[in-house]
Amino acid sequence: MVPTTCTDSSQPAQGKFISFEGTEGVGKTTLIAGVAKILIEKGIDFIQTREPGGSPFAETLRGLLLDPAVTMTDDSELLLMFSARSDHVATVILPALAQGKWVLCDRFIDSTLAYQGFGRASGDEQVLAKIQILIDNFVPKLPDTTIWLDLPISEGMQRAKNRGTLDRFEQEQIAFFERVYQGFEYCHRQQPKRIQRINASGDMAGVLQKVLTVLDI
Ligand code: T5A
Repeated sequence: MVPTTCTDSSQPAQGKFISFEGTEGVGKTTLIAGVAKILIEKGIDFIQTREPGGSPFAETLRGLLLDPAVTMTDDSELLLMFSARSDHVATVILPALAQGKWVLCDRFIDSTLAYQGFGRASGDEQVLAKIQILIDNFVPKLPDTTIWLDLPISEGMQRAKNRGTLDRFEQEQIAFFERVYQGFEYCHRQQPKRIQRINASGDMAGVLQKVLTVLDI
């Protein structure tokens, strides 16, 4: 997916970078569509994008990263995530923010800490330090706000399964996703101001309302 754009003449002076995070099937994509609808109603310019992916090059890497038929080492996976991210940030996110647009991004750095740092490496301090070095050197802009959709793993997996084919990550065992969940808890503890924890159980309208309140729109 290359980002979709909504343009309007009444641009805000400063773009806002908002990322949406969580374990599998928590409703990020559905929720982002809801936020996008409100931004259109309010005449706020934005782009909607995702990781891994969001630029033509990064989308190619996404194909590899999610392909259940592809095997790779944990380090290769980590570096591919950052290769994709570097291109996405430079060619899509930063230009949009510079034009005063909001950026709604489905997953960003916290997914790397949660999936590669905890899912793959159980929170190993050396791996977390490696990821932090990559963030410090290759991510010039962190999200202004991160929405962490907090949902029991079993509920999210059930939602994801109902959609059909499972990608390379979705085929992992439940213990992997329990570690990923601990990873998001870790990220939240580290940056409680940036990362807003939202209870994602319940109907979509209720979850959307909570997010709109946090984003003040
Ligand atoms: N990854 C990513 C890493 O390992 N490291 C990284 O650095 C990055 C960036 C791809 C994978 O890449 C990994 C993590 C991922 O495994 P992805 O495409 O975002 O990332 O994959 P998923 O998280 O699997 O995305 P999903 O599309 O499965 O989940 P969403 O977007 O959270 O959920 P959504 O909106 O598609 O909803 C899932 C289903 O639930 C329903 C929807 O209609 C849909 O059918 N639903 C609800 N049902 C009931 N109540 C609600 N409130 C609902 N909200 C949605």
